[in-house]
Amino acid sequence: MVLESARALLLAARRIAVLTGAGVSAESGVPTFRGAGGLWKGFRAEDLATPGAFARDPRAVWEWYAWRRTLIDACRPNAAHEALARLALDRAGAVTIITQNVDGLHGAAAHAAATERAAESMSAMPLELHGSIFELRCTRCDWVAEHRSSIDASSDATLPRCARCGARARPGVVWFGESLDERRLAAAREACATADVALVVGTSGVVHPAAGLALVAALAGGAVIEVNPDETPLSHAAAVVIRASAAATLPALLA
Ligand code: BV8
Ligand code: ZN
Repeated sequence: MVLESARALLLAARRIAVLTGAGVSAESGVPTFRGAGGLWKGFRAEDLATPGAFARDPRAVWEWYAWRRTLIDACRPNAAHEALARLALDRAGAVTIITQNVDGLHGAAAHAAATERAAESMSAMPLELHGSIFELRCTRCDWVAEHRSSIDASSDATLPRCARCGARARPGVVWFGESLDERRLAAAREACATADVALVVGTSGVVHPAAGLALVAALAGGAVIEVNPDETPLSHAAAVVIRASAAATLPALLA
């Protein structure tokens, strides 16, 4: 049965790359982008998560992010995030968690699992390819700050500003048309190129270059395991496909 064959691959693997998308956070209450409705407050990410939209109407973009931040701040890691964090701590150095998500839930699970073990959380911290929705960045200087409190986007005057130079601040995420942090992407590619198993969880596999990472693993001889209720463009590259949800699958898969 598929769970057993996936478990056997993971147990035999020396190096595991985990690739997650919005689906891993669905059971925490974070909406996916392309799932049912696939909209955030009626907007498509491709329309608002862009430099052009921010240049044209920073208040509207910040209003959308303020709404998403409030929603995500009320969400907690689910059993899938927790199982992945425990795996990464138990097999420190062998597991690299790579995520497209900006919700910070893998990091929260890593801290919780590390506290549980009075261990260091580092080996369970994810590579956040698309940044974090709780980070602010200056549009002019290199100021960056973690910011979790609510954002007042009711007028241009109350929008976030850089604490150092006063210029407009933006969400610390990668927008469509923007390139990813080269170091993070190179680390993710390296983890996939050397992985015996790539565990792909909850991604529709349509946003590049993140979507290409599973194929990097497959082309390098890694076995791809896909955990997703639906078929995706990555399914054909999978050695094992588990058509189920992340929270229902990962605890048993990774125990
Ligand atoms: C770049 C941060 C260029 C912001 C995000 C044509 C072809 C190929 C590429 C392109 C193209 N046209 C344009 C491009 C480039 C573009 C792209 O890929 N566009 C797509 C739409 C075609 N990519 C970019 O622009 C990237 N940058 O290429 O730069 C460049 C190159 C060189 C030099 C300069 C510039 C930047 C992309 C990053 C965009 N930022 N997020 C924010 O969040 O506000 S993207 C955002 O959407 C997410 O981060 C994520 O990456 C993506 C959503 O995808 P998923 O995570 O997969 O989520 P989705 O909802 O789609 O799917 C959920 C899945 O979960 C489903 O399969 C579902 O079945 C499953 N699921 C549901 N419930 C569960 C579940 N699974 C398990 N358990 C469950 N319970
Ligand atoms: Zn600044």
